[in-house]
Amino acid sequence: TNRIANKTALITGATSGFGKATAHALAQMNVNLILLGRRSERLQELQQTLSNLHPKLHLRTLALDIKKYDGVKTELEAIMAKTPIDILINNAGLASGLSSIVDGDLDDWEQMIDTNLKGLLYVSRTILPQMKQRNQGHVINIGSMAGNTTYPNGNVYCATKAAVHTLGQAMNIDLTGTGIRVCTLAPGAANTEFSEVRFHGDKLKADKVYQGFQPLLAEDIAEMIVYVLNAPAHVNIQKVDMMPTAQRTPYHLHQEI
Ligand code: NDP
Ligand code: 8X3
Repeated sequence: TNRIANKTALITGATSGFGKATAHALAQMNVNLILLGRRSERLQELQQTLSNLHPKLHLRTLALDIKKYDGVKTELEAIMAKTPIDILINNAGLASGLSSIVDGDLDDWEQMIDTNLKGLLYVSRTILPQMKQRNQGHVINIGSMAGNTTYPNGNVYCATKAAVHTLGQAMNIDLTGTGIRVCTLAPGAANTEFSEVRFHGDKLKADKVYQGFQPLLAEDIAEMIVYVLNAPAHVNIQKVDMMPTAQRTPYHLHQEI
């Protein structure tokens, strides 16, 4: 059964990794898409690819930095005035650096807090009132294993993801009595551009993170997102912990090198 056909979804961070894979998976389910990210060329490429594959879908791109509330509010409200948003995938985020809290880089910290935490709040604050007014909607927040368990040098990244988990609970609580469902999806190690971004473009270092085991793929996360969204209206899957089979916690990774 496809319960999400013809709905409209906003995906933040659609230019890469989980967001891009989710765009493909939702398009396959006939969901109209608003693709948000900072890199407009990539957005255009994705829109082109998807429109070739699914010519009937309504696809829009939004080249935006979610750290900037004014742009988020103005641009999204303009879209929502014409097309209500049924599904929000709060996916945009990053780790920047991996160093001790003793000598962490303040710019890295601010980048993570402003994106993963404040950016997610800005987007949610803009979208949720209309969902509440319509008494329907589905929000998926991308948390992380890092939000469940803090690992060495993960400090601020882990804190932002723990905060995402808390905000997921808060959304569910504050939306009691409405038809809006909220899921926090917390994946373990997944091979995307995540580590390349974390290590500021050092691809060799990034590749090592995924050596000797089968990490999650972006498509695995996309498949789970479709499953969660497609559940019947009375089913609210609130939390999903999703790990590679080789990894049970950040400290229990079977890596054959
Ligand atoms: P990628 O680096 O491949 O994708 C991150 C996406 O976020 C990009 O599309 C990027 O787009 C977007 N983004 C980053 N900052 C902003 C911003 N300020 N405004 C708008 N968009 C932004 O990594 P993943 O796909 O792995 O990451 C997606 C989410 O999953 C993140 O929240 C991450 O923390 C989380 N996660 C990742 C795991 C992993 O192991 N890969 C595991 C658990 C959670 P652009 O640069 O074009 O703006
Ligand atoms: C991203 C995965 O392993 O850095 O959340 O926690 S990890």
